Amino acid sequence: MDYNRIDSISKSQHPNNHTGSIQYGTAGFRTSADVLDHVLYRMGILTVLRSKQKNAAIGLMITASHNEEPDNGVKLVDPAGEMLESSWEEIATHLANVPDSELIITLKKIVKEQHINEDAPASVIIGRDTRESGWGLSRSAIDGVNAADGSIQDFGVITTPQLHYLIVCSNTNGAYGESSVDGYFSKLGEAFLKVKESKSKELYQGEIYLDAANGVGGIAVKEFQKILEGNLTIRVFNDGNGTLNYKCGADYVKVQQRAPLNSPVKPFTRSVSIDGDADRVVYYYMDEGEKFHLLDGDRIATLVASYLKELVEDSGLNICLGLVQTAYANGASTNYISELLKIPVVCTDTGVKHLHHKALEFDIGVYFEANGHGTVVVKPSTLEAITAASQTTVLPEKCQTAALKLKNLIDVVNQTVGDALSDMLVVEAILYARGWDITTWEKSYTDLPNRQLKVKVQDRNVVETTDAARTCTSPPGLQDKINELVARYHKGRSFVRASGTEDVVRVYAECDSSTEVEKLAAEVALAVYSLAGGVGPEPVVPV
Ligand code: G16
Repeated sequence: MDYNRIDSISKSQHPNNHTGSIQYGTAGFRTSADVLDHVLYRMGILTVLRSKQKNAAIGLMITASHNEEPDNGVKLVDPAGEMLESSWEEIATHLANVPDSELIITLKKIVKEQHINEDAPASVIIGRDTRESGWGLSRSAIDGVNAADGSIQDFGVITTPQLHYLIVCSNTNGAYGESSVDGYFSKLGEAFLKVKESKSKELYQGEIYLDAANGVGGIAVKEFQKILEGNLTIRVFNDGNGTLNYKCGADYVKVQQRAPLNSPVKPFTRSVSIDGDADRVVYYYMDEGEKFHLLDGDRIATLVASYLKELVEDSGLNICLGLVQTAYANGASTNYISELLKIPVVCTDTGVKHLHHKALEFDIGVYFEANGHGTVVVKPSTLEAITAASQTTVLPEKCQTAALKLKNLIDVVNQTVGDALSDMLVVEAILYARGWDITTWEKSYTDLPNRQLKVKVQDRNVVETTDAARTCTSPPGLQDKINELVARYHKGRSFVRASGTEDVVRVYAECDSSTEVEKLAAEVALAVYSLAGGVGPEPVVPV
């Protein structure tokens, strides 16, 4: 590598003028776009080093997902399509923050400590969402890749899950699918057509309304509209004409528990919200009294897991199915899964990177965050067994049919990461197979009323947690206070954690009353404000 060249481009074109520190958070670096130029240049270089180390293509996605338009960020994607390994997150954080004068020495240290062969080839796949700052930041990343002599495939504006898909296809020489954006659409679209015949089934109606958060999903879904025409009608709104994530998108709908701007008003319309980079999805509808009903990631997880369980049982195959959630999962969903469905459930830290790894421990692992971020992962040996069972004639017809259904459904899944559009097609396929409308789906269990709040503090890193964020270890006294507050509410539960994507502390609360839960959440928010250095207006507890 030509370190002189890297150094001179860094100092002349991408200097680090940022005074604060930037961290690799829940899903990469994420902050105001105007401080990210040098970070992107350096991440371009880092992806080259990672690619040399892994001897595989590495992904670099420029997005701030659910954040407001002025923010941006970058997520790095490892060879199997998963998020960057955690030890490299630390390396990335260090590299992003060193002064210009220490850039080269830091790079040399990474090369040495990570045993990187500088002469190995390197390949980086780049994508970005629709944010205005994305083009300029992608140039900075490309400068970094070029400076470090890596080869680049720049796919321009694509969804985050498309980038993950492209990485896996590229690193498996096309075994997972064709390594192109068209290949992505046809793989998932055709798989969906296979599981769904054109006619409606019982209560199922093949029409949905999709809120695309005014983000990149609005572009991607147009391709699916073409492929699925006549089988699933997708009516898109917030498709890019309004402000990104402004009063719309999966995060808004989930956290605010209300319909997005421009939402259809007809009662019981099956509606879908995705987020700014199309890796999260939630469903919702309004009833005849205009009451809002949310079917979030927990609902999707239970729908998918229960259907998979049925097929696994019918197939007669020996498959261990498990589900992974986070502390944000509604207590009622966890009960339903473990008590009624009798499917093992595991709780991990927030961030699909944690859930994905845990899910890989099962033969079939279903993972979903309540915010709608998740997917299904299947061990290659399990997929082989399912495929073999679906093709054999020695098994009873019921087993073979179930195996074939399993195989076809798995083909609709983008296993590389949570993918809003793939997940939506999976939900549609299952609702179709069951002949359900949205209210039938909702009837499986009743959510405990819950509320999420954000608290601004001086330094969110003062809030530290353990046990998958369910226990707060710092600042002192905060967990005791939460315990004391929660004890006053029937079925009360609450936890706090520092967000890894926004400069806030998040508060989650649930209990068995929708008015009381507002109180509990505000009381916990107030405790955070008092004990963790709150700034700005104090949270107000409703009386
Ligand atoms: C990212 C992660 C998710 C996480 C979310 C919120 O989503 O990929 O796993 O749940 O951030 O994280 P936090 O609570 O730490 O802010 P996205 O869709 O914003 O990239």
